[in-house]
Amino acid sequence: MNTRLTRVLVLDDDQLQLKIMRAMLDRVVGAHSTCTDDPQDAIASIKAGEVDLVFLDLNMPRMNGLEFMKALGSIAYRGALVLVSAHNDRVLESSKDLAVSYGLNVLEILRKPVVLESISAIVQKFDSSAGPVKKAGNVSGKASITVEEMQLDIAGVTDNLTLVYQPKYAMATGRIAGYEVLSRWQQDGVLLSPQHFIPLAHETGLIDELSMRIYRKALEANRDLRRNGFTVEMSVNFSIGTLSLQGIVERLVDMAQEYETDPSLITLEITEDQIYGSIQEYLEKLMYLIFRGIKLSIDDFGTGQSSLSQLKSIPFSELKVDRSFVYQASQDYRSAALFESSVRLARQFGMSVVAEGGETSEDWEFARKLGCDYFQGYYKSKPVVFDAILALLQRERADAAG
Ligand code: G
Ligand code: MN
Repeated sequence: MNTRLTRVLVLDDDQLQLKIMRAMLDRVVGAHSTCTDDPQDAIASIKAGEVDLVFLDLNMPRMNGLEFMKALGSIAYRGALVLVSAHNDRVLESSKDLAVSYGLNVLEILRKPVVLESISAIVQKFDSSAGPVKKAGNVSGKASITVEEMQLDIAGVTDNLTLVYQPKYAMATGRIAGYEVLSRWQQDGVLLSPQHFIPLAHETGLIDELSMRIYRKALEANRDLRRNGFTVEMSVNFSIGTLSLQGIVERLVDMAQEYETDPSLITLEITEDQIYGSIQEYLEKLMYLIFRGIKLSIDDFGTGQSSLSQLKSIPFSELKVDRSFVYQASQDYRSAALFESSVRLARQFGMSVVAEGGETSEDWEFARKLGCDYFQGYYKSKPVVFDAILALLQRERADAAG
């Protein structure tokens, strides 16, 4: 029985289909449904906050369902969405991906013909979920950092750039094997993530200086951990363009020495989509780095344009499988397939593999079965401040001892 009085809206341009849906919904949610063939009407009801659950037919001869989906995204519809279509599963799944990219919460995809049982199951699923799910994946708020603020920080006048650390766990032992350094910007007591300032740094040519500042702070923290008794490997994200700076390899190595950090503790994570154009231009610098003992990791693997050719050219020692393939891989055969072949590729190149962005025990188990070496994701730990990663390391040591 529907006790929460879920308010359902159905958009379909087929009158017979609307009639059938109305009849089924009458049985499931009583009179709380709106069945319409008018997208304007539908948007108006949703904007008025009168809808919790939308059934959208994507196969409407006289109307563009995808367009409507986009409109839902642009009015930031926070309720749930069910996509209905006669298309095959792959088309439906891709439509779902599109909806998610608009920030929509897709509760279910439904193949036609629709039957009473599935409608009832969906409404029940909606009722037992914790209400409308939050908007996914978007940059929150209107935070803005100016070029001046960034320059002041780089000049050392302010100190808003701060680091957090996300542990990377060895899958064989479950213990911390290292961590990734992630940058944040402190503004009015909140920590803003890189998408709020890294793109601006790229646009304004400040990225090199910003990267060097991040690198320095990372070395400082690594030294402080060592002073607390923990010699730990760290990974730092690095923009490949910065490698064209004069004398960059020497600077990186010298700075490591300044902080008494053995270069073998350092991995630079290079996002593959930054390596467009001539790889050869950077290859020389990358090789120098490797010969000086710094390791290279290919980050967000699978999302860039030319991942495979980069693998061929650059001797990365580690591959990080992008979280879009790791997260819920066991429930999506497409993610699973790409995840599995990434692991196999890494093996053939003699690289170690990090599964990034796993959030559940299923994600951990799936990564383990595929033979990943490391796991870095919310399931084990979010990125944390210095004191917290120190505490994690201390707890681990205490547990091992006693
Ligand atoms: O591009 P790169 O892989 O360096 O980005 C790491 C980002 O991924 C960080 O901002 C970090 O906060 C985020 N992240 C790490 N683990 C998880 C996870 O399990 N889930 C989600 N949604 N984000 C994660
Ligand atoms: Mn990274």
